[in-house]
Amino acid sequence: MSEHPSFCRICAAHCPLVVEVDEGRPIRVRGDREAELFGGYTCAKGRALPQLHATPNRLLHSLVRQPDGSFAPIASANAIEEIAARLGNIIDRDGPAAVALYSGTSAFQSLTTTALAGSWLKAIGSSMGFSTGTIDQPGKLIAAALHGRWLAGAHDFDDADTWMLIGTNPTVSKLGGIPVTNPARHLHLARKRGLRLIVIDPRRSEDAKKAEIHLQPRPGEDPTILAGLIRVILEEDLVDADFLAEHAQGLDALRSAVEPFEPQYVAERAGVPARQLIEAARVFANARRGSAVAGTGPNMAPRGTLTEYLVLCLNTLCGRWRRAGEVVRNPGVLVPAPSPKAQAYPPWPALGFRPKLRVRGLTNTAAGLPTGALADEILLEGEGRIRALVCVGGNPILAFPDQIKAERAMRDLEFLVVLDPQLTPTARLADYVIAPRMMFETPGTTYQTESTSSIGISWGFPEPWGQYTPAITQPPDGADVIEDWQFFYRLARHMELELEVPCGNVIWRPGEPRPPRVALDMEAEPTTDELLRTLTHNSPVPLDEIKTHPHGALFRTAEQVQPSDADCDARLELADPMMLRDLAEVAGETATPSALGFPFRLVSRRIPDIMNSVGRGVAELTRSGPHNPAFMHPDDLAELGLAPGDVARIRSPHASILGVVDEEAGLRRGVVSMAHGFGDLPGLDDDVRRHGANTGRLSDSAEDFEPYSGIPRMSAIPVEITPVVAPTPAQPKETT
Ligand SMILES: Nc1nc2c(c(=O)[nH]1)N[C@H]1C(S)=C(S)[C@@H](COP(=O)(O)OP(=O)(O)OC[C@H]3O[C@@H](n4cnc5c(=O)[nH]c(N)nc54)[C@H](O)[C@@H]3O)O[C@H]1N2
Ligand SMILES: Nc1nc2c(c(=O)[nH]1)N[C@H]1C(S)=C(S)[C@@H](COP(=O)(O)OP(=O)(O)OC[C@H]3O[C@@H](n4cnc5c(=O)[nH]c(N)nc54)[C@H](O)[C@@H]3O)O[C@H]1N2
Ligand code: SF4
Ligand SMILES: [Mo]
Repeated sequence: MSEHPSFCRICAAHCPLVVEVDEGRPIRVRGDREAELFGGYTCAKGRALPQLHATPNRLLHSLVRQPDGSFAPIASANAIEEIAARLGNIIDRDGPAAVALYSGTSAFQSLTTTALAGSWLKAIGSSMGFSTGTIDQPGKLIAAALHGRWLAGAHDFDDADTWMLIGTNPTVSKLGGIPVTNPARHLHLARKRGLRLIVIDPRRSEDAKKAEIHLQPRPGEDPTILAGLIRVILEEDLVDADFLAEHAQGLDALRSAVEPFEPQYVAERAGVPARQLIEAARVFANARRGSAVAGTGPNMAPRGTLTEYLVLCLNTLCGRWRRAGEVVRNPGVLVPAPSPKAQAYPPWPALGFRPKLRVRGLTNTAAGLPTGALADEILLEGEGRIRALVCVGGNPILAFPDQIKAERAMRDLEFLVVLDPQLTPTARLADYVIAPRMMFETPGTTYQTESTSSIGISWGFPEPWGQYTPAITQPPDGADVIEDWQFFYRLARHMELELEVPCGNVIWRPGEPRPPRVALDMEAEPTTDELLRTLTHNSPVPLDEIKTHPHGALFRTAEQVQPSDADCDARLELADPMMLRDLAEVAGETATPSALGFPFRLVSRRIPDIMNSVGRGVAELTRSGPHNPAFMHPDDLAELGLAPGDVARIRSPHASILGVVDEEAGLRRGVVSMAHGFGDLPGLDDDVRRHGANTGRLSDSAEDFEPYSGIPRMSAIPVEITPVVAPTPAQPKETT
């Protein structure tokens, strides 16, 4: 038995771990107390990593589909050779754009996977790279492009005296505005310090329970509420006038645009008390430091970009950006970043660039290609149709909105390759499934989490934290598993391609230099460590130095924000015409449009023990059952004649699912709160108590979507709830 420091790469927290290893296998995991920044924190998912590695469902060999439809094991080297040939034929016939890539959440956690998958796609000449970015919080990057960005970044959580969370629950999600390094502890310390927390969420979430002000609105009314908050702040003149005079433009147009959003109107429409709205505006604006941040809830509800845009306007109005002389505690460890400067970078193009999609007028955007339209691009006949898809570290069948269409599309593909350690519902539709090495069997760095600081306020690490882990365990005996990046490298070799990898932030920000690209040696395959060294060759802290601290460490000292350039006249935009037009449309509605006969709203949520679809097969992570409950207010259940544990039909204008209802007194009435990533292929998951329900099925990607990112409505979905008369009884367990 030996102990090895490492870190978890299930979610973006990347918690440091100590892993007990016996005969090359992970046995037990605990939080690493030496990593003070995290205070020894882990969650149940991280502690279940040994079970995730050893699950009997794990694929130890790649699979190829046989003519009779069944799978047969195949050596990974043979699989790659055959895949290269099949893709080559498709490219010869239809051109490279017929081949697309989908990178899921697990791919994003690994720098080598992200870099190599992207450079392989570029090398074949296709720009059809899709990711979860546009079915997550695409409003963030699109709104940033419309507003412009502040080159010194936003106020930090740890010295803020107020903070506003809008449809995000970082204590559970480890993403969304409270530092990922043990958010509950950050929040605890902040409250002791006197931080005044404001939460806007239809559910009394874990974070809402800690809030001084919890606005519990009707789902989908965030633009209304934010416009209302801004109106109060402008009317009471609580803005940072000096900052606005020097660094922003469009104040008068914004003032007129929010005019219709009087507190009483907002209160009635969003279902919150007017005095609470006014109080929230005053607490936020009168504080000295602190930001507003939005999360997946409002991004998945209608008009996510508008919500994110108004959040940025709110922060700018209150001057919540770092000024010259202030400190940036994390100036970058692995990810190169220019010195912070107290000035604006003006708006840049947010959408309309190539490739343009063939459906719904959608285009490539600052948040990437609209993944909500990937299924249509596969199904729609004619030139430009996607015929082959490589899916790495994602599970479209369980995670895509409009699941029935997603399934049709996956089946309609001429060629589907899935890289996944599990035979997921998506993998079951593949022509080839590549069995990868798992986390503890591969070296890794904290690069990816650090790079998320380009996406959201208070994302990434709050301090200059860095960690490298070598592979600490061996794959099971007899396994033929390869690293995800090796698949793309070897595939490129068979396709006779030269690969070039980017060295720098994968989420490039305007105002920063484009990361340089470095050619890989295509003769001698690098080791993972050599590849990591290439990818980080221009890191502020050399990888070799980080390697000398196996428990991770804080590197570098804080940097001071520089004054603005003398000739800088760039300004943040408070009145983007497209956004103000959308706001005028909102003002013209009586409430978010809803269909008659759908009195409830289904909202998205995360549950602590499952990461999207990951963890479902693990006993330690499914103690409360294998399904995702449909949480409702007890009075709503009673009115419908339902009791916790009953089955109800949940019907949207588009589709219907069954759900096992449960009670949650902290929900607003009229709301159903449910996690995604559950269920199975349509038709195979009718036993809802066993499989859970796929909420993605309820979304209509063609009729109800955000026009910029194409994200279908995935939260605040109008639904009808009806009890199922003869609830499916739970199958009694066989006792032996
Ligand atoms: N345990 C766990 N952690 C995870 C994940 C997981 O599946 N499980 N997933 C990871 C991923 S991929 C991501 S992107 C992040 C997401 O991280 P977050 O954005 O923090 O996601 P949630 O925790 O679901 O919080 C969203 C909140 O929005 C609320 N909400 C829903 N609809 C609306 C609305 O219309 N308006 C408002 N104001 N609120 C609304 C919900 O009630 C919920 O409390 O979490 C990551 N972390
Ligand atoms: N209705 C609804 N839909 C949603 C959401 C919602 O809130 N509501 N949330 C959306 C969000 S925010 C996101 S990010 C997406 C998530 O969408 P996806 O990323 O497509 O879904 P995941 O379930 O995270 O898929 C991760 C897959 O990676 C596999 N995996 C684990 N480790 C490895 C590895 O080392 N290598 C490889 N190759 N694979 C590995 C897992 O087995 C799993 O199948 O879902 C979106 N869909
Ligand atoms: S919070 Fe995220 S990174 Fe930390 S142990 Fe849990 S799943 Fe792993
Ligand atoms: Mo996500």
